[in-house]
Amino acid sequence: MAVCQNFPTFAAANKLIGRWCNGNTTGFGSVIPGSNPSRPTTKTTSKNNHMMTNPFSLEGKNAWITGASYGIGFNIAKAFVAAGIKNIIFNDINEEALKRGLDNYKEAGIDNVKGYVCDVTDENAVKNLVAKIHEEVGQIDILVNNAGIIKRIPMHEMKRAEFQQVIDVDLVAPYICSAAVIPEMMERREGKIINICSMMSELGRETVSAYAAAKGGLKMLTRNICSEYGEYNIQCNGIGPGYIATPQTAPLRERQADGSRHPFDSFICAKTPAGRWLDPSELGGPAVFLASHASDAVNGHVLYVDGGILAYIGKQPK
Ligand code: NAP
Ligand code: GCO
Repeated sequence: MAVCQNFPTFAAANKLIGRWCNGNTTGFGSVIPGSNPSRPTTKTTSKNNHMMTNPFSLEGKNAWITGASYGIGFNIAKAFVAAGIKNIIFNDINEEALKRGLDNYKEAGIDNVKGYVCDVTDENAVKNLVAKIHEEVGQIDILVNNAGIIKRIPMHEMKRAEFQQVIDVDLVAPYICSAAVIPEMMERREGKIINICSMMSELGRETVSAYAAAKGGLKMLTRNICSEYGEYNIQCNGIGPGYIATPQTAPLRERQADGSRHPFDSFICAKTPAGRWLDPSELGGPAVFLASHASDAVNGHVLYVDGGILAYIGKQPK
């Protein structure tokens, strides 16, 4: 408020800011040339217009979410639909998984969805899939790199091939899928990429060396895509889920033979200020934020959705 009062009118302030940005007086909504003529120009008009309406709306957008038959990816898809998305595109690794996914969407009453079989570690398959999506659905406005695997094996017992497989799915595949959609996003001067990271992007624990190495790498890939393509108005951010109740973590929640809780289940609840596992639907809101114009100024960030685990030293002894 105080700052505004220093300017005679909003229009005058707009002109002044326009001069800072452009070296001319056209103000907001104009094209801002970069200092290097070979660099792209960034339009500000559309973003400001969206702020006038609903900045969280995904109307008119197509989103491709990898490995979204169930679990976190499927729940992100449901949140995108609630935010008005035009089309959801998802892929899974084989026909059986795809069918299960299509049944889940049908049951949820979602019909603006198209599913494909594609292994995200296969570069040619991904290129073919992207071409097919363009042909059958349209442009890809939003990519969510969600497909992921984990292997819980002590590192000294892990085979090199097992380590490599986790790196391939959790780190190399997000590179393959991002590289496949970035050219069209550069051309349109607009795009959103969301990488599903993990708390293991920050922390280690016994038996998950490959997963932590991959997810730590994914955090840095996120920052690098931001650094390299931010000037094309592409935002690449991560979501770092905490402990989420999905099939991936089911073995950590299994009841013991005597009916008691799995020790890891109790451990996680004690480590989480929220005192519970999170539900995959709780990733929906953060994903909509990072997919929408509401986050146009957020880039290279990992948003941890962990019920507070990373902020917490743990319960103090009584
Ligand atoms: P999930 O239930 O195991 O789902 C992962 C999906 O990815 C599955 O549909 C899986 O297919 C698919 N997939 C695996 N490899 C693939 C490949 N090569 N090509 C295509 N699809 C493939 O996992 P989630 O718990 O929903 O996790 C989703 C993402 O969040 C993962 O990246 C995971 O690491 C991350 N994450 C999960 C948690 C958690 O607590 N659950 C926490 C932090 C981060 P099939 O299983 O059908 O073969
Ligand atoms: C594990 C879990 C984790 C979570 C998640 C944490 O074995 O510790 O599977 O790795 O899935 O990624 O954020």
